[in-house]
Amino acid sequence: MDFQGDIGLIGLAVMGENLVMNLAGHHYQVAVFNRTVDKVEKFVNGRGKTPSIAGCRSLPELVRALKRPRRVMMMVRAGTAVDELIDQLLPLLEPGDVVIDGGNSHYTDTRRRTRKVEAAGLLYVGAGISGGELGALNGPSIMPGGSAAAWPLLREMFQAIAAQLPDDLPCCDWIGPDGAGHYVKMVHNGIEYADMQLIAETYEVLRKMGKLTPEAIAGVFGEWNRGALNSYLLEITAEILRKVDPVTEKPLIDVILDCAGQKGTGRWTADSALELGVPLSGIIEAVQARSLSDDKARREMSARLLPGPALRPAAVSDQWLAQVRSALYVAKIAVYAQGFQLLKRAAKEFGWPLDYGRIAGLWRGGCIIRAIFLNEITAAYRRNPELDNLLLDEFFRRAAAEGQEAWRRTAAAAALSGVAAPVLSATLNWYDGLRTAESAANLIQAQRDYFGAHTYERTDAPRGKFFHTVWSEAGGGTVSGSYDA
Ligand code: NBP
Repeated sequence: MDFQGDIGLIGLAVMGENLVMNLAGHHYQVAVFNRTVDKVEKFVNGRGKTPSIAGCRSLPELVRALKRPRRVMMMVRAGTAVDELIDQLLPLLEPGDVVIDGGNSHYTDTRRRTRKVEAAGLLYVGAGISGGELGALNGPSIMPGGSAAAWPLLREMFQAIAAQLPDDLPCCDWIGPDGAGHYVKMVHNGIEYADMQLIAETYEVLRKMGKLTPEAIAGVFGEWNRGALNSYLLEITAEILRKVDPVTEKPLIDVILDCAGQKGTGRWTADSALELGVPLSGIIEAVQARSLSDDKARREMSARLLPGPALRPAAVSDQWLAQVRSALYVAKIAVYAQGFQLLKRAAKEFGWPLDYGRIAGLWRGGCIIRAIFLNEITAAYRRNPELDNLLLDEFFRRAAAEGQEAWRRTAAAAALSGVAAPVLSATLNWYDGLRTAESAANLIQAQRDYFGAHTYERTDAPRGKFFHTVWSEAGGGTVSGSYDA
């Protein structure tokens, strides 16, 4: 074969096919392979029928169809498929070639694979790609990380096919070493969970307490979408709420079962936060809300058995709608503040030099959480790259000052009406915990010292000096060294 492919792509499912079309549309020569070879034939004789795309029937054929240094991208199901492919590719490639995983791999797998592929003298890139099918075709947000030497070999191509912003900055940039790209993509997905859940909670407040119809809420969201809350998710939500079911002629939303699915990246984000000790209540509650939603039978039984308050309808007015809007906005800021705090902690843990302002910039286009508000995050980190917490930036501090009363009123009204709003209220609790200089954690320390002699620090002694009290006659004088609670 005399085809001189710029890149080889393995995996012709929804993401792979669309990325190939995007690459070919940008005049790159793409060699393609799929484990089920019939799909290669079907693709290159159908949608992919262009001289820029060459179908290959085996991995050796794919590798032979590429220019050196070879760039081979896997767009296959995350997990063992990626390991199997790496094992098959390594003997076929040469030092200096690049293996790219564009799937949703767990960052720990990407860290391990980077070490393995680099040890064989090749380069490895774990690239988080967001935007689904349409993003892959028209311009996704791409978050590559791994072997830094691979970036000059990929930069032009990846930035060409990524979403482009009006200020000319592509939604693709180098994130950092080993698993950094996949980690950032994972946190993006976690934020997506919380963003969606917050919109759903706001919808429920408007629907149940305001007694608004889906059509009316679509109008409200459409209006909000013209301001600071402008985002892809709010835009599509307004569209969803207007859709009518052709069978029942009811709003389609009313015939969709309320059991939310999940593929795991939200939970991965939550797991990482728990492991690193970073408060991430917004995302964690969003993941748990999906789990609770999926337990429909238990909810139906509990709805009959467990008492709750009578619903207190809201007097719908511009003022009330503005209050709910502000609550959504500030809670959303809290979700992002927690997400970026997690990125910061992970960067420290794994030694990744992350550029938080640029990361927010990569999410402004092509991906599911794209929103105008991300410009403010970029600006905040440009003002202070060392910013400890987004909420401490002057813009977000002002937003919190303006919106916190509305946030409290909305979360409290939902609680008094028995309307679950877990992300709205969990983020508010986190916000209040964050601004509590003297908390009741001294009591936790006293309890720990009482039952386990875990010792405590004193307010009138230097940090790091530990004390133990013999709390009762029954207790001994031993200080715990190993028992943890
Ligand atoms: P899927 O995640 O559904 O994977 C299907 C592809 O993986 C097919 O090409 C399949 O080949 C291939 N494959 C499997 Br399964 N096991 C394999 C193996 N052992 N060796 C070689 N190939 C194997 O495809 P997708 O939805 O296009 O997603 C691709 C990646 O992108 C995933 O990691 C996904 O999480 C990520 N992602 C998806 C989206 C989205 O919206 N779908 C968005 C962002 C990221 P076959 O045809 O022979 O079965």
